[in-house]
Amino acid sequence: MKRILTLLGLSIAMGAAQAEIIIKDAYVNAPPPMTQVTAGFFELENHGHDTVRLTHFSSPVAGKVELHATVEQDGMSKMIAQDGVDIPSHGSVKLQHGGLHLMLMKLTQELKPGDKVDISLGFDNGDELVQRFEVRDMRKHNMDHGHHGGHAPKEDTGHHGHH
Ligand SMILES: [Cu+2]
Repeated sequence: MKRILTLLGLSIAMGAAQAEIIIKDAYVNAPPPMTQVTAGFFELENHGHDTVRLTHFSSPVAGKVELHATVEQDGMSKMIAQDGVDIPSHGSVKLQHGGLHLMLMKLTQELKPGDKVDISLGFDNGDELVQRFEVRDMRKHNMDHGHHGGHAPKEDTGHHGHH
């Protein structure tokens, strides 16, 4: 919440600049040990009157950042690089597990849960936002909130009902 207020304050401070894109719930998966790839997620809201396209992504902690879509093909889940994504006027786009995500590749440093990483997001209207992402241990998160999203692995948690 504090971050959103800061962002709003910034857009007011910039006066006429149309910072009408708001980013919410930005986080990066904590990568498993010895891996140099992980995924980032967030929600984009466009409060402007025009469709805006997210076209550029980069981060000081990754040699390369791509936008990926996850698609089902022949029963297999594949990731396909996208050159951007449109955020409709007065609409929103959510990057989430099993769908669109940012792929951080060639990580230049270890990312641990609780760390903060900056990812810069560029739009086709010339706006650029540097957004702070929190590194989260999603395995732990999924255990805490296994009902979110409905596609978490259904593990036997001992709910056998009453005998
Ligand atoms: Cu990916």
